[in-house]
Amino acid sequence: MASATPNLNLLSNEHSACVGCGQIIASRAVLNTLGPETIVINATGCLEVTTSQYPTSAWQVPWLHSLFANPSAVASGVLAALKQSKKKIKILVQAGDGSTFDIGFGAVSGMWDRGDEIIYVCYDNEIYANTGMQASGATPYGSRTATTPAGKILDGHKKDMLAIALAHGLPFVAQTTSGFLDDIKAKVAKAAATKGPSYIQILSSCIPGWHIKVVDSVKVAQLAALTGLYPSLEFTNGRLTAAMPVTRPKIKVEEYLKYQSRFKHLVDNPKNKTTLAALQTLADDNIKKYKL
Ligand SMILES: Cc1ncc(C[n+]2csc(CCOP(=O)(O)OP(=O)(O)O)c2C)c(N)n1
Ligand code: SF4
Repeated sequence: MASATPNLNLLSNEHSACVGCGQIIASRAVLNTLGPETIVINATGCLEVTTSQYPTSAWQVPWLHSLFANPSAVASGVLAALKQSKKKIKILVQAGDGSTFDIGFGAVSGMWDRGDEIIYVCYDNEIYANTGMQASGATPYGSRTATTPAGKILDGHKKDMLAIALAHGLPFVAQTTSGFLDDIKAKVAKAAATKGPSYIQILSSCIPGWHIKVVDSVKVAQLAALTGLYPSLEFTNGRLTAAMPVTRPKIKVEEYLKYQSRFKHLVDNPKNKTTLAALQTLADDNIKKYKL
């Protein structure tokens, strides 16, 4: 089983990501937990672009850049090649929500169908950050993005990727946020000990995408879980096996939204009270459903 080695830094500081980027914070915790015997397949996106500017690389492990759409297929190829080797090497896919929820979705499903023993981590910043903050299938209801201006409340709902992963019969499925490094490490260690495919979705704060202050990056990611809107959960063989309790007394979702200008129009404009109430209902439903 994987264990975190103190002072290991397999994602070095030689990157150009924004200060406070939730993906960098989370990915470092993921990789340091898996350890050096890991091969990473990274989809196109902010995490890839900011860590691999030619001729440098921030990665201290073997690392492959795939297309935006196919990290899962590339990972399956790596797994097939490694079957010739006696070494126990972990395979990690890293991809954003645009890659996972949208363009790479079919390849993810195929990889899970094959039962390939690959750890898939989706860093969910709820937008296509690398190309200018367009809405993705993971964008939450009511959020402002480059393609969903504040004046027009987005009517769609975030795709339930956890439910989709569970529907594929994955033995380990989890969700957490970039605000909880120990929780990320614990979930990654469990994924590494799982026989078969595993999926971990990490809400990852994005400074310019969410319009938040650098100092609020961790706090905002924590509030997402502590309000119940984006709970930290674990499912083993399809059953809920761990859930982080929400804060008591309950913190209102508005407390999470107010730090982020992407939701400013909801908090500031009384006309948008119904959208705000719908987001609170989502959190309340999670609290009931998962007994948070
Ligand atoms: C087929 C294809 N379409 C579009 C792009 C342009 N593109 C590169 S990264 C990206 C967005 C990535 O979004 P996401 O996966 O959410 O990762 P993030 O940048 O937010 O971390 C897009 C649209 C591409 N590289 N390939
Ligand atoms: S734009 Fe967002 S996801 Fe991209 S590097 Fe900056 S904080 Fe990270």
